[in-house]
Amino acid sequence: YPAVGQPIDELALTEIKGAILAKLRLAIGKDAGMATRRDWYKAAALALRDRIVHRWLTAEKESYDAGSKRVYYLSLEFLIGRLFTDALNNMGLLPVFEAALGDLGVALDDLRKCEPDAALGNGGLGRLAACFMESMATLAIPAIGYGIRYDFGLFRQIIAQGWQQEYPDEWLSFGNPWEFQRAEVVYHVHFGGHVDHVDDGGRDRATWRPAETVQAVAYDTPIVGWRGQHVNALRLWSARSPDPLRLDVFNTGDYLGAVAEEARAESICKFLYPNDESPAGRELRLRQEYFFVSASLQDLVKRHLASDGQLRNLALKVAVQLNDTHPSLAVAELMRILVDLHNFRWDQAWKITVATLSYTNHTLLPEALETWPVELFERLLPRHLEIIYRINAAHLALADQRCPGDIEYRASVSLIDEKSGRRVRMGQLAFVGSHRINGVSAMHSDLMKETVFHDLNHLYPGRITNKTNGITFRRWLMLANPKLTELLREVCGDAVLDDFSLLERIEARASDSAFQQRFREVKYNNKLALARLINERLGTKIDPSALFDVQIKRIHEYKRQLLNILEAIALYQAMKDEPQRNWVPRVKIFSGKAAASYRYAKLIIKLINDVAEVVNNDPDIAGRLKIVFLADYNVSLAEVIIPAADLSEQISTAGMEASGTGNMKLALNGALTIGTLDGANIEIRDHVGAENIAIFGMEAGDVTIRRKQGLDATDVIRRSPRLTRAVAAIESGAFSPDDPGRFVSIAHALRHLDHYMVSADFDSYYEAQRGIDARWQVMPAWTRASILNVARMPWFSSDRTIREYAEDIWQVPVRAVAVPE
Ligand code: DL6
Repeated sequence: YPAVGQPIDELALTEIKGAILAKLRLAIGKDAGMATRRDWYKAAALALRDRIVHRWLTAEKESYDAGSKRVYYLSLEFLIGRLFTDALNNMGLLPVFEAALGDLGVALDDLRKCEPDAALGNGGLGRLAACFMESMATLAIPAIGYGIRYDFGLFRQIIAQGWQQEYPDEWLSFGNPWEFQRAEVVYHVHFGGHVDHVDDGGRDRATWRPAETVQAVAYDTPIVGWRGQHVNALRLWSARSPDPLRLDVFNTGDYLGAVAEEARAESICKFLYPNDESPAGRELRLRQEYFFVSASLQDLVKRHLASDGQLRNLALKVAVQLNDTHPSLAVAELMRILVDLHNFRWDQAWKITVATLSYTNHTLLPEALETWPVELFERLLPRHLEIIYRINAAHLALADQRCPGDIEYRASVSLIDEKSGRRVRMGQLAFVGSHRINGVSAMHSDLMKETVFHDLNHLYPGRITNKTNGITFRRWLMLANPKLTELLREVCGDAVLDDFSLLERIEARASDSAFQQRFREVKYNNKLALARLINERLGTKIDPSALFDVQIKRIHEYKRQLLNILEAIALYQAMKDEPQRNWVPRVKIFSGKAAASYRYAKLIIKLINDVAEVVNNDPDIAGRLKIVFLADYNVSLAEVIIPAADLSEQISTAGMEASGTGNMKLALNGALTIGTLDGANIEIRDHVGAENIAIFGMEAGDVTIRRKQGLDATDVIRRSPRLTRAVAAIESGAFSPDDPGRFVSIAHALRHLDHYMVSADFDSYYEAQRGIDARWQVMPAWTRASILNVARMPWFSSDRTIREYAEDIWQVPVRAVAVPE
């Protein structure tokens, strides 16, 4: 990576210019005079891709020749964002491409914006998968990420009159220069039908006679590691029918009927997570899960057979990571492949399966731990249901041995939930079929042992392990915050780009006023950029020297955007009471999407926008409190908001956020955290120091106790005049004069159904916020705390997380990143 200020190599510059122009003519079919920005973007991306492919093929050949163990990361979500500058940065080609494009009369930054975000994920889980792919490539771990190539990613969010509306995200409409369609890599995935049993001398084999077949076609995207030393593939499956057009039906004049099969097959990869409120939606979701699991396992088994010729040693050469319960069917599918298709004895197959698979749990929320009705399973995947029953029989026999006669224990560990209709429990299936099960923060892993997997942990002790999440600093520091990176390189040396632990060198400068000044200038410029964007998008003018208070994440009751907006209401009311006071100017920035079917979360978005309307236009406030909701939160928007944040809101109900990764990105960019003792906030506090973070509210244990006592919060509200007033304002329609009853349900929940402890934690949160105001008024101390946050975040690099997975779960070697001379 070129040193700061190092001149661009003239030869390289000429070569890149020539390469881009050649792509423009030969691949896009235009000359420079006719080309649009998008044409230039595509030409530049293709020129870059050529340079990546050489490294990719070399890396692939080296690991194949060495017979290296390979990691397969199965995830229904990869929230990748844009790849252009990410790949340029990792290849060390950012400066030369910028200069080459500049010479050709186009700005790299304009081209960057032409690339649509690949939003093939909902939130934290999908973004983690993308960070992990980059870190695996950086650490030269031979790996393939498997997922679905959705035609439409996560919906595009529009805010109309304060309400969320959802529109399709057409990310592929102008083509995708990164991917390679592998028309020859096609697998058949089956559904339905029946199972034939033959007497095979107790080997448990069966023949599945499916009723329906769908084809899975591979599309590969190269993922470049830091310094371009290693490149891995993200292989996404697209679905199609083996028979794209029924000509016989077409010829009868039934044109829709002729493509019905194709439409049914293609629906599998149409959308990320269809709305699961309707039975049809749920069925489609299960089809998606089996589709990508089956195609991925067929692919990896074929690859393994090609290199090793037999499957007995599968676990020695293959590690399969199940990202949440969505790929849990891999347990039954691998058993089916080994027993039915490759003639393994059941016990031997089971050993191989458990040794090969491992499972990451990302949530303790009961509604997110998937279960499927047995009836649906039987109809769609009859052989897999039999296999699950057979696994369950052995598993329950073990449970009976451990706790003879204990019916409750048996029911709690069973793979079948008998309580509310018979349902297959995917979390239990993944647990039983994996040699390692990990949580994503220390507290989350402990809670897994104490709650959802308490009895399974007792039955299979030692399987649960913790792997605290991490983020890739290449994207979340270098790319998102180039000016801060430049300053850090200057103080810590260029080696910091290869070894982020060197960030600790800025600790010594944390109180140095000249350094503080420069550090603040960087933040101010980032805030200016965000203020510009807010003005462009919303027409709201904000003061870049105000405290930027940021909550960016999915909208969910447990994440408590409601607590944040309630505090804003109380602050607004306090400002109205004493307009002359020296209030700290604050901009509260919200961004995030609510699931399309989650009505209450959508009502919270409306509340935020209604409160913003009143507060932002109140002349008494004089701009000292502004509230902003930025629509269509995605990776690219996060890259603008995060470097500009002063305060990071991590305020989930304790015990409910598995880890969080936004908390890490914001702290790395110098935002102070206001948060509960939840998820990775606890480890962030341990690293940055309790004096450099603001912790408030109930702890997980308190929450459990309070819930047992009941959810009524009328007492709490009565004792807090501030909260009483804020709730009354919502309830009386002070922010919704056009529909005074709009937020009555929210006021009711705050009073009587305080499951998420919004009322219970309110006073503590309000006080913590006033503590933040006081700290902001002593800028040198604030800046020092902000610098120390940056200095102490290196442990949260996803390189560290992936090293831990590699050593403890996958047993694959990790190559140290070689720093060039
Ligand atoms: O592990 C990645 C990410 C965590 O940081 C978040 O705390 C957690 O909520 C998220 N989990 C999910 C899964 N589903 N739900 N809900 O996205 O995983």
